[in-house]
Parts: sequence; structure tokens; C-alpha cells
Amino acid sequence: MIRFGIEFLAAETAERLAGMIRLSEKSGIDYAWITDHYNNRDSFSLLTYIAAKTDRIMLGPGVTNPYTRHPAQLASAIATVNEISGGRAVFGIGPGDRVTFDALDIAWERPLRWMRETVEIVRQLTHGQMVRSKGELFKLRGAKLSFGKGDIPVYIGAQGPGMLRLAGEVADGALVNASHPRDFETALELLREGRSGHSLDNFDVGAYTSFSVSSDSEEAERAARPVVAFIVAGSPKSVLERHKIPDADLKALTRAFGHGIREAARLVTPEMISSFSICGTSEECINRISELEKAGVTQVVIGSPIGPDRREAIRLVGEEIIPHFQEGNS
Ligand code: F42
Repeated sequence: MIRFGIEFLAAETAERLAGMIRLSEKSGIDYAWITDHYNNRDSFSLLTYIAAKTDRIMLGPGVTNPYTRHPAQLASAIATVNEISGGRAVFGIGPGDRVTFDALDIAWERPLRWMRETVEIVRQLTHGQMVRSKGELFKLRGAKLSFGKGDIPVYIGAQGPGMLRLAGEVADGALVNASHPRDFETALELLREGRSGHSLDNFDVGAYTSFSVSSDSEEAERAARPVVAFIVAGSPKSVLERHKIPDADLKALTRAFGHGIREAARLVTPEMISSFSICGTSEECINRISELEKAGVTQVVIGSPIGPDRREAIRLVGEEIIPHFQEGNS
């Protein structure tokens, strides 16, 4: 059965986010993921506040990274969220965002190694173990948390082949930045490779999507356009080729960014919307989510813009979309 998550940027106040996430849990959404970038609010502080204001929804950074926080600090932070939320923490971690790292002069070296060692240390510490590790990057000499033993699911934010294999090997789930079933054909293969051929039955395959729902399809599309413009402009060539985005359309879009996001959004084509977002009326979104489910996705993360009116969009998700996927209806 497919489940639903929702992403919020750590760019809003804790109070606003808690309000939106309370609404999300009332609508039947199971996971809330908060982004993590050094220049935004601190995602673990936000999660701690939100944990105290919610009852049921699972909460996690979506995603934090091992370069700006030491694994022991990460373990302590997520264990705190787990304690305050009564066991509702999920730990999303990825190699991080190059653009923000450049500003901090952090070299993005050996991401696979950083991720592997960090996940291992965080797991051991949150399981209450004393850690002595002689990794290539981290050496711990009898480190142990003084509180909070728990089994916190680990999700890896992954797009590259190596990262997807690593997620299959060491994580409980993956958060793949993609909205189209085509992207999951290769992703699923790589996740399976990482599991050395073992099934993905107990593995949560997350589609971290750009999502826009409204009772008016055109309004939904209008809201999705700026987000899709950024995704297309930032996508590697291989991904654009997979979706057969013509080079001329890409060049026009990239040039338009020089005149601002509004101009770029104007040049987003219907093919770009379809390839890089889940967008439209509830029925149109249901069709796409059904295709993703068939492709092996088990969690759809509703990401920016959510809809032209976020509250109304979350209501539509709760009243019209989620019921379609509940036992016996899909
Ligand atoms: N990043 C953030 O900083 N904050 C967020 O809130 C955030 C949210 C988020 C949500 C979902 C998601 O999927 C990604 C998200 N990201 C966020 C981005 C994430 O942190 C990564 O930047 C993004 O997922 C890209 O990762 P990637 O899987 O493409 O991995 C990169 C690093 C990559 O190049 N991977 C290669 C691969 O094949 O997967 C690995 C390259 C390699 O082989 N490296 C070798 C090694 O040892 O690591 C070394 C090679 C050498 O020559 O040195």
C-alpha cells in the first residue's frame, strides 16, 4: 500500500510549520520531512517543536547531511526528536547540497564514504551501543549516548547510481527526487542491486516529488511552473535525455532565467510539467500516483509547491486522494 509524506522547507517559522503539519496529520499524511540547509532555520530545532505539537505523524529531516554535523551530533539530535515525539522519528540523510556547501568552503569529497560511515555510527549510537570505530573518516573511541535507545528508520536521499546502491544496502528507505515512473525503473534496479538481489519488501521507496493539486487543473499547473523551471535547470543531462526534453527548450529556459523566474516559468512546457511534477486535479494526481505505485514507489512525498493554496491542497489530498489508495480502493 502506498503511503503519503509531505515536505516543508525550513524557511518558515516553527509555529507556521507546526500548523501545516498538524493539518497534514489530520488529513491522513503519515510522514513530515523538513529540509536541512545551513542558511535556513535549524531543522532539528524545528522538528523538536513540531514533535511537541503533533500526535501521530512521523517526523524527520528530509534530508540532513554528514558534512555540516558530526555523526555523534546527528545521533543525539535525532534521538532527541524521537524521545520528544514518543518514537516518531525518521532519519533522512543525504550527501548535501553542493550550492550551499560552496558558500561554506566544504569540499564535497567522497560522498559515498561519508554517508556509509555516518549511517553506521548514527545507527549504532541510537541503538544505545558504545561505538569504537576505525573508519577512514571517523574514529570514535568509546562514544555512547546517555539517553534514547530506539530503532529509528534511516532514509537516504539518493539520485546517483552509487548512492542508490548504498541506500539499498544500508538504509530502510530512499528518498528519490523524482515524480515520474520512468525515473523509478533504473532507481529500483539500483536499490535492488544494493540489497544484493534481496527483495525490497521491507524497504520504503520514496518519491520526493514536486506536487501541485487544485480543483482547477490550470491553477495547479501555474503554481508548479516556477518549481519545475528550477528542477529542469538543475537536472543532469542524462535525466533530461531520459525525459526527451528537447535541447532547444532547455536552452530557452536557461536563457530566460537571466530575466527572472517569472520569465523562466513562462517557458516551462507541458512535457516538463509531466516529467518533473505530479500536477493537476485530484483525479489527475491519482492517475500519476497509481503509475508510481505500479513502478514500485511505496511513499509519495508531497513537495513544493503542494498547490496554489497549500491548506486547500492538503484538504484535497486528505479527502480525495488518500482515500483512493486506502485498503481495497486502489
Ligand atoms: N540536500 C540538502 O542539502 N538539504 C535537503 O534538505 C535535501 C533534501 C533532499 C530530499 C530528497 C533528495 O533526494 C535529495 C535531497 N537533497 C537535499 C540533496 C541530497 O543531499 C544530494 O545532494 C542529492 O541527493 C544528490 O546526491 P546523489 O545521489 O546524486 O549523490 C552525489 C553526491 C553523487 O555524485 N553521487 C555519485 C553516485 O554515483 O551516486 C557518487 C560519486 C562517487 O562515486 N563518489 C566516490 C565516493 O567515494 O563517494 C568518490 C569519487 C571520487 O572520484 O572522488
